[in-house]
Amino acid sequence: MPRATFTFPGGFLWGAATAAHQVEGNNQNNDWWAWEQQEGRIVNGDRSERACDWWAGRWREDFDRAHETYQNAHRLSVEWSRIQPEKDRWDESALDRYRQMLLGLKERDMTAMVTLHHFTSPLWLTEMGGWENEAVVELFAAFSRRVVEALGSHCDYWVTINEPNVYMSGGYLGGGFPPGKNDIKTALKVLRNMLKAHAAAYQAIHEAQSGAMVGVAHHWRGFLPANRGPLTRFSANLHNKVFNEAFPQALRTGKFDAVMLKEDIPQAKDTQDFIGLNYYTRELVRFDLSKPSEVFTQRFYPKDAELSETDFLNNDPEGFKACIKWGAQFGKPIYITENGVDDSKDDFRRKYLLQHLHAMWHAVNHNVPVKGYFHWSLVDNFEWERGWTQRFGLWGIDPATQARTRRMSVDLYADICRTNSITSECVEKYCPEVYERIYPV
Ligand code: IFM
Repeated sequence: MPRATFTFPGGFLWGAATAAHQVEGNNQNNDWWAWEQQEGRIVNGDRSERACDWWAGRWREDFDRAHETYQNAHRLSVEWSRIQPEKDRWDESALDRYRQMLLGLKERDMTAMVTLHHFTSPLWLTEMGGWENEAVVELFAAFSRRVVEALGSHCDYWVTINEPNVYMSGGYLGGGFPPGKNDIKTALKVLRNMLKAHAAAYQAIHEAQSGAMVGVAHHWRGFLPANRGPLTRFSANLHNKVFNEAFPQALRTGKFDAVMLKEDIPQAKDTQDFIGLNYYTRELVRFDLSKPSEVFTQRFYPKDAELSETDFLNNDPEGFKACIKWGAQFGKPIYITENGVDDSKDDFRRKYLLQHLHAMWHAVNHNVPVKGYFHWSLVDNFEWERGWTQRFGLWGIDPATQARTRRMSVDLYADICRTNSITSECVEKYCPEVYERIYPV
């Protein structure tokens, strides 16, 4: 049996990622909370409610869990509606609570990465039209400045916006997010406003903290044409251009090109210090006349796909390699800001995790500057329109009792974080079924 150790570079960041609304609980002043109260919006009528109870202080025990299992970093987000509960009011006590969390990471020798916008917006903002209203650009920049002035001494890594493309398709292309619209024109306007807001926040953050490292958590998803037909290839290209390329290319060139909306946005040029990549899976696409609201496209997984518990994701580590290779074109350090899988039984996650980390090692050893990896997620949490039906945590949670259950993936990940490598012993112990895939004879 071949044996080998795949070692990562010194100083590599190993952690998990979370988002405020998904873990804090009782975020009553934002659009998602209001959305959850409406019938039919969330699977099973689930609600975030107490979530993982972090706002009441349980972040401490979860940070202990991460630290004790050798994670040396954590990505979390701050909740805009707590920090700025009204347009003209800042809440210092909320900022102080986040300061405590960041100090909590510091005390545990963990590097912090903070996201400023992760899907939720304050109600006062949505009442003004939310991200459809260009006024959001300056409002978001002011919010970012305020947060960085308050917390910058405890954090160097800032993600302005999480997954602008997912926010756009979730909220404005019928994806089950508030405000529940399905209108491509508005969708692209929102994406463009997010780009402008990122650019303004980038400047504001650097003015408040000159050494800050600022990026976006970009969700990259492979769209592979299911056949060679020109219409299918057109569909795949269109998806790729709008979903994968439009936003990040504009951050390099200052030219926004989302096919149906193009605009020069020179202030966005060169506004990323690192590339944040959220990768989960790739899909096949084919042209389909019966789907006008989905730009005449059907998206599906291949017949031989290894699907996750809720058929949500395909285990496709080759797609992860493609994603990282794509990220390398920008010539900046790369952080994997999210990667993970839904699996309450933890019999799928271990192979998904191992194969994806092995794919990442492959990229690193082809000199792609990947500097860190944040697993989604530390603990099960409220999965948006899918409620509590999907379990992405290394630790399981019963939201009713708040009891945590340690899944076997914790030990697998801990071994990798501790040794900064993937060893044959680790693969043999935690996931022998993929041994031959990782160590082919
Ligand atoms: O839970 C989400 C997260 O908020 C954004 N990226 C994908 C995750 C899994 O669905």
